[in-house]
Amino acid sequence: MAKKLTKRSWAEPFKIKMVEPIKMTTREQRVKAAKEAGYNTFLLKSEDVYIDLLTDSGTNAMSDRQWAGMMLGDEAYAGSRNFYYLWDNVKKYYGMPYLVPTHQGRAAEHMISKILIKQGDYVPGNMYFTTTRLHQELAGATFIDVIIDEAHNPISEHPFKGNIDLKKLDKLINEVGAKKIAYVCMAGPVNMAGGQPFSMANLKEVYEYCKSHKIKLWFDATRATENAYFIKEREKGYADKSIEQILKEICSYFEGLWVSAKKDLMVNIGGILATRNKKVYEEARNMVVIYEGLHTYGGLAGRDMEAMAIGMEEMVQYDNIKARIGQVEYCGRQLEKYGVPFVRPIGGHAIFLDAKRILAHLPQSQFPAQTLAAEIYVDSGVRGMERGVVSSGRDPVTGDHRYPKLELVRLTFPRRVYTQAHIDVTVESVAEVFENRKKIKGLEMVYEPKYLRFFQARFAKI
Ligand code: PLI
Repeated sequence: MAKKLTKRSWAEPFKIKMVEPIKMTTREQRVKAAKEAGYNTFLLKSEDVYIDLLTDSGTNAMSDRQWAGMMLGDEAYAGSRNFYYLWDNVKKYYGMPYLVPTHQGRAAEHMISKILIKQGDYVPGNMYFTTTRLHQELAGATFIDVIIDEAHNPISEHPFKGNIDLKKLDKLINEVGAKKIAYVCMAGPVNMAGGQPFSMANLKEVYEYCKSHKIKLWFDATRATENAYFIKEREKGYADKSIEQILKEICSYFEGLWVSAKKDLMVNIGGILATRNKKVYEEARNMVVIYEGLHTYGGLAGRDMEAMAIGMEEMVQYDNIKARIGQVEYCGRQLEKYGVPFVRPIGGHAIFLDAKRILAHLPQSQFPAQTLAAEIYVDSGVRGMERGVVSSGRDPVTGDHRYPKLELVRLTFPRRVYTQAHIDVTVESVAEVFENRKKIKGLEMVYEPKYLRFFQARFAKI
């Protein structure tokens, strides 16, 4: 008897119009490439990579509309038409009246940290992000992690692990005083926690609490539409709201935000600093001319701003986000079949393999996640990245390694780039490495740069 259909499949809301060949290498070539790269996947040449899951940043496939928009670049030094289109869309989708464009997210982080932070201030946030925290520290602040404990536990199934723990925030404010809080920084979904969202209920509580202490909230909105998607899927009262409506509501609680346009907006370069505070805007508009370029291009070409403006219209389309997060989920469900441990629940932009549990025989001082990322590359040419002790860096006061509870390898999915077959190949490789995990030896660091060491550090096999 024919099998009864119990569930209908979904598929991506687009088809492929242009392709870019990728190259399969031999194991011998990859062993050599990994060694030459100091076992750091950031130092591999892209032509030696088969399936590139290093990041979803700037690696997305633009749509035909975005590419057509690139031809409409108004490359005037001042007052480009594309800037005004982008500005209109920042008002429309993020609800912020003022925009300063930047060449990428960290340029906006740099300026906002310089503007809002005084030496000796504190910035509480829902877990650190590498570039964000560094700019806060360089501006003179101490970052304090006030995310809920569940976020540091890879097996917790909490649906909103990006939530802020109000008790932690309250404790900090009682200790240092509200005047010492430059702002509260919220990202959603939280990258380093495994792409985990915050809930609208939590955001509202944090907002009310901060309001009562005259503290402003700033938003890292880099992947905000994914957070909006999780709110729609998981939070009571939002199922019938559109991504656009949810995004607008999220942003309404913040004084301002920054975006790495290389993610949600599906472009290859670009950033945004947007705010409702006119004074902050005036300062940023003045500062941008020092570091980026005139305030109507901020280090970007007119064509880049056009692609960003169009990307913003596409990022709020429900089917696009569903297909994107659905791909990550598909990967997770396949890995489950092999018993590979990864951060639960499955997050927004990536699968985060739990290197602490996979390579349980390696102490964290031997960089299990760095080791695992290198092993997966050698096995198949699939490139992921370390998100553990190397990414965490050193404590600026003691100079010691910061040993995070989460020691992860991130397999990140660029938007609209890979097919289900690419995911199957990736899963088989991870499963193979997992099967042979006991034979894997750790790494030692032989070169360590001062800032954001994960990008350029080199390692050798122990
Ligand atoms: O890479 P930028 O400078 O455009 O953006 C910095 C940045 C800020 N916030 C968040 C949450 C990020 O994820 C982020 C960059 N992320 C990278 C490069 C990533 O691979 O996740």
